[in-house]
Amino acid sequence: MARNIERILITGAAGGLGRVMRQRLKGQYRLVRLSDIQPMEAAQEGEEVVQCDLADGPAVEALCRDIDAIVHFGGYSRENDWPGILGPNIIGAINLWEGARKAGTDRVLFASSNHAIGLYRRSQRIDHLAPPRPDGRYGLSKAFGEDLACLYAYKHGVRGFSMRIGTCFPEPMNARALSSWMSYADLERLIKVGLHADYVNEIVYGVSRNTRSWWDNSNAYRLGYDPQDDAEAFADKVGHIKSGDPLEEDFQGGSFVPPEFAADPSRIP
Ligand code: NAI
Ligand code: 15L
Repeated sequence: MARNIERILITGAAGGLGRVMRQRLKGQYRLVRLSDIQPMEAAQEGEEVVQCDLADGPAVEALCRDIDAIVHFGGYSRENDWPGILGPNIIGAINLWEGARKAGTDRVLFASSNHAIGLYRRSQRIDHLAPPRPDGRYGLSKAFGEDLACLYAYKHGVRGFSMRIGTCFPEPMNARALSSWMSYADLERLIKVGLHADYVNEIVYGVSRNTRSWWDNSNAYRLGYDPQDDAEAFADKVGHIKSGDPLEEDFQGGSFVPPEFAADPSRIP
């Protein structure tokens, strides 16, 4: 039986998706607590603003207190060196789930990424059961987050909802995004499913209903996700925009794949 979700924490609230979802969820819940390491706009009615570093364990424990559900956007959102990934995405994620466990939080919605599976080919159609195949340290940190969600769901009773988000920006910006794009409206739809559906631990794709999608998102549909947008509407505008790099164009992770790539790509199944 799903708990009534009234008090929500959004991490990464100063970031692109955090700011969009702050506006969209405004007034829909009794409390929306907003947190980021960067300054945020002042709290309005029904909001609390808490500036803190996810790598600060005691601060994150306090952040999670009295919270029913967490939308975890906070972290470094691109490729980085190991120290740059370790604090925000590894230590930060551990702190977040520990805080959720200690607070008795019902669920954590995790902004995972397509870069957790970036080394699948674009010719492959994969679903939520595809094991991670990260295209870098950032993608690996997202795979780790998915595993944290699993541990805390099955062992500690904190429901986990890992969204392997594709490309969530106002519009698709190139041919790749005709497959990977997620509109902000569809992100809100998926978050509502994550906040209210009855599940224990799930992986879903954060993607619109794109004609060219690489991902079988039937698991999200089963839980109630009903995306309304299709990147195909932008095909004439951006369909010709390609990088010219064979690795980038071959693999789902796109531009995250070529840097430091030293293997024989023909050996990747
Ligand atoms: P963003 O980079 O705009 O926002 C991330 C936020 O996390 C920033 O405001 C940053 O200050 C905050 N942050 C970083 N380190 C922190 C720390 N140590 N403590 C507290 N806060 C910290 O990224 P965006 O685009 O808003 O994405 C949100 C989440 O969704 C990220 O986790 C990203 O990895 C994930 N995602 C986003 C996609 C997209 O297309 N926008 C695609 C796939 C995943
Ligand atoms: C991500 O994970 C990044 O956070 C975002 O900035 C985009 O690069 C996105 O993936 C993508 O692959 O388009």
